[in-house]
Amino acid sequence: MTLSENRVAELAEHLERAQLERREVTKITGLEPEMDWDDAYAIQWAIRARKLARGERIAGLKMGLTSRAKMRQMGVETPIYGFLVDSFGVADGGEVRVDELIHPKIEAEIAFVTKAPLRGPGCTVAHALAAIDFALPAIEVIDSRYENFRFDLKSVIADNASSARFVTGGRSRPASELDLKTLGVVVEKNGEPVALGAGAAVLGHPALSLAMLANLLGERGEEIPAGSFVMTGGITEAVAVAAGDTVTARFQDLGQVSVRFA
Ligand code: OOG
Ligand code: MG
Repeated sequence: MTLSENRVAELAEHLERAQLERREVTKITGLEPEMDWDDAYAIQWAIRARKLARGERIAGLKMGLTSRAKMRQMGVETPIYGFLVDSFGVADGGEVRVDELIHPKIEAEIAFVTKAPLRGPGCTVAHALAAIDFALPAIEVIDSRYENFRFDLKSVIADNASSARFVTGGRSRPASELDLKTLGVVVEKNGEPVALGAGAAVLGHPALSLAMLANLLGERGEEIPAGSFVMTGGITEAVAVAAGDTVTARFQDLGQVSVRFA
């Protein structure tokens, strides 16, 4: 850590306000060039504490930058995590108002719900698979608070990994019934296929993303509690959306999820 507790709290307030007031801000590494990874996650955890203090509830956890397509698109190479609160949730087929967001993009993701706690270090794909209750399909709406959706890793970690909205639906299935590597997805915007991929795009196996989350949380003495909803990261590059767009993600064996933008 290089930042004081006070500075972490200030930067958390700065970034959370940008989210709540849909305002673009400059990368915080511009303000704090010496900040390190622990500072970045400390700011994210401080944003989480602010939301919980206001009565929000944790709805889930997410991994980000877990696929080559996403890493290439954003110019960064390391997976990160973030949190989801209940106010980010949107019903399947529901509407997202773009005037509540800055520059939204959508991602198709495989999500899991766990039935046992997962704690790193040392968590593997096998441990993750043993802890999965079921898989289900999801769309994440990300919305970086940074100008032009451009950032470095520390800035995006502090900004809760661009989390903004999420949608789940489709059909839930036990992981044992699925081939999570070959499980395909087609993303359609206004009826046109705009991106496609398969589960193996996510770190070779989406359950590895869950294991990696447990290991990252383990570094802070935290765990993934039983019953957690976890999104494993965009399979394809993220797709920009505007008012009037409808997005549908069609998943092999898991049905479809859709969301409208108004
Ligand atoms: C960071 C969040 C990435 C994913 O699924 O890869 C993410 C960003 O690209 O803004 O949620
Ligand atoms: Mg995502």
